[in-house]
Amino acid sequence: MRGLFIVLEGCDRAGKTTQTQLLQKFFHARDRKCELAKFPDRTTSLGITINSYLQGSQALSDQAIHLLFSANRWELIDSLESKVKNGVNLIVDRYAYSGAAFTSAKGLDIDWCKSCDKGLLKPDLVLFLDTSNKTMSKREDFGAEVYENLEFQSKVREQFHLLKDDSWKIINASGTIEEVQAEIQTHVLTLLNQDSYAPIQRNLWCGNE
Ligand code: 2DT
Ligand code: MG
Repeated sequence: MRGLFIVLEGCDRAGKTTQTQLLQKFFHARDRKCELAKFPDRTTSLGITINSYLQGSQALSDQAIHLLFSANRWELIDSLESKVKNGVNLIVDRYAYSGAAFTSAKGLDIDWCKSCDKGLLKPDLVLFLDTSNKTMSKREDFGAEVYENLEFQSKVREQFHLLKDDSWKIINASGTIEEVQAEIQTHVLTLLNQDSYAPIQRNLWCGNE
């Protein structure tokens, strides 16, 4: 049986990293193979350029950085796909939804933003960690990267909501770490309890067009 491909999305400071780690423990406790990945993957040569942009040390046009984020997914997708096909449950921290939400929040056309990721693997489940603007302002320990400010993040949040499709579950991320994880696990268990899964497909954005 193949693995599941699960994506966690949300604004900065929503708790994605903590929740992906807890979810991996949940799989391991059930003797299931489970690996974590994250986008951007800053370790590749494209990722190093993306990192310089995010840290403010390299200027790039909005279009160019958008395409680099997308290319960073395309360069890794074959290896992620073969893991899933070989029975590894994969939990990914951010994906193409962040790509389209962040760039369209700058004012670029959302369909243009989505187009370069068309044909990537479609996740089985997208867990959107939703933080209200009020909670976000309490978590204002933003760092120094380019997108880390409250005004931009609330625009990003609006854009994320335009990207919802049949694979999405909206998680209220304002609760405690344990409450959020419990809600996540409920959705994951529903999938885990299925006897078989439909083949994973390279049809990202199907169900949202
Ligand atoms: P992290 O803080 O999670 O490393 O993300 N971003 C991310 C985009 O603008 N486009 C994308 O395609 C992706 C995956 C979100 C760093 C920042 O990069 C943004 C926050
Ligand atoms: Mg960050």
